[in-house]
Amino acid sequence: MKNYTLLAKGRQIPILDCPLLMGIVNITPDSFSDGGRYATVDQAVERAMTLVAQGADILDLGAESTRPGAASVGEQEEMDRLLPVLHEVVKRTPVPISVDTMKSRVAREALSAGASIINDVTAMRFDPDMAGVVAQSGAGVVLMHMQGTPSTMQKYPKYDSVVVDIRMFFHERIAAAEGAGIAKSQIVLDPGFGFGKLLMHNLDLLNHLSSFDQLGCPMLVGLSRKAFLGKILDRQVQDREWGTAAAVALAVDRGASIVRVHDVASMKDVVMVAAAIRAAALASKQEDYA
Ligand code: HH2
Repeated sequence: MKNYTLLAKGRQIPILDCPLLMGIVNITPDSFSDGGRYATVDQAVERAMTLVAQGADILDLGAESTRPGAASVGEQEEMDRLLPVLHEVVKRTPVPISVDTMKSRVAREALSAGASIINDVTAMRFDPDMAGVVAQSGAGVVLMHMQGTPSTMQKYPKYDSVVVDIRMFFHERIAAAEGAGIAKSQIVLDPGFGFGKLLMHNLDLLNHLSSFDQLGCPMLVGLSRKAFLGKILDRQVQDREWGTAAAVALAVDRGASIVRVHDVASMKDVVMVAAAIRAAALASKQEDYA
C-alpha cells in the first residue's frame, strides 16, 4: 500500500501504514444487509457512535440503498433521512464523515452540515452538477465504478477484460474530475464490487487490485457481506462475516487503502494483521535488495 494524504474540505486525512476503516451507517428501510435496523435518527446516531467506539476512521452515512433492484429515493426524502442524523453525529465526533449520495443537492447540504467526503457510486455521472459541488467545497470524493444502474446492473454484466475496462474508466473519471477543478489529492477510487459484476469479475478485480496502484489515488474496497461472498459460501447476508474477513485481508495485501465495512470491530483486527504482514513482507524485500 502506498502512502497518501486525502484532502477533504480543509482536512488532511493521512493514509499511511494501515488502511482506514470506513464504517457503514445505512439510514434506509431497504439496504441489502441491514435495511430498517437504523431507520430512526436515534438508532442511526447510536450506530454511528458504536462504530466510532469500535475504531472507525471514517463514517459513511447513506440514505438511499443501491442494492440491485432498489427503488430510487427522491431528493427531499433522502435529505429528510440524512440531515438530522448528520447534524447530531457531527456534534458528537470529530471522525470525518462521508455521505453516500449521487445527488448534488444532497451533497451540497451534507457538506455544509459538516460532511467532508462525498461517496458517489456513479462516479459523478448521474448528476451533472456533482463535480462542481465537490470542486467548490474542496471535499474528498469517492469515484466508484458501476456498469449500468442499480435497477439493471446485475442483469447482463459484460466486459472485454474487467480489469482493463475499469482501469480505462478510472482514467476517464479522473480526467473529468480534474477538468472540473478537483485535485487528484481529493480523489479516492473504488472498483465497485457487486455493481454490475458476476462472481468471476469480482474475483478477477480482487486478484488484480494492485494493478490500479499506478493511477496514484487511494483505493477503497466495499466487500462487506456482498452477494458474491454469499454465492461462494451459500450463506445468507447475516452469515458472511468470515467470508468478508478473507476478502478484506486479501484486499489489504493487494494495496487497498480504505475498507468500507459494516462490522468495524472485527474487521479492524483483520485489517491490522493483514497490514502488519504486508509491511513485514515489503521490509524483507527491501533487505533482500540492500
Ligand atoms: N457498496 C454499497 C453502497 N455504497 N459505496 C462504495 N464506494 N463502495 C461500495 O462497494 C458500496 C458503496 C452497498 O452496500 P450497503 O451500503 O451496505 O447497502 P445498500 O446500498 O443496500 O444500502
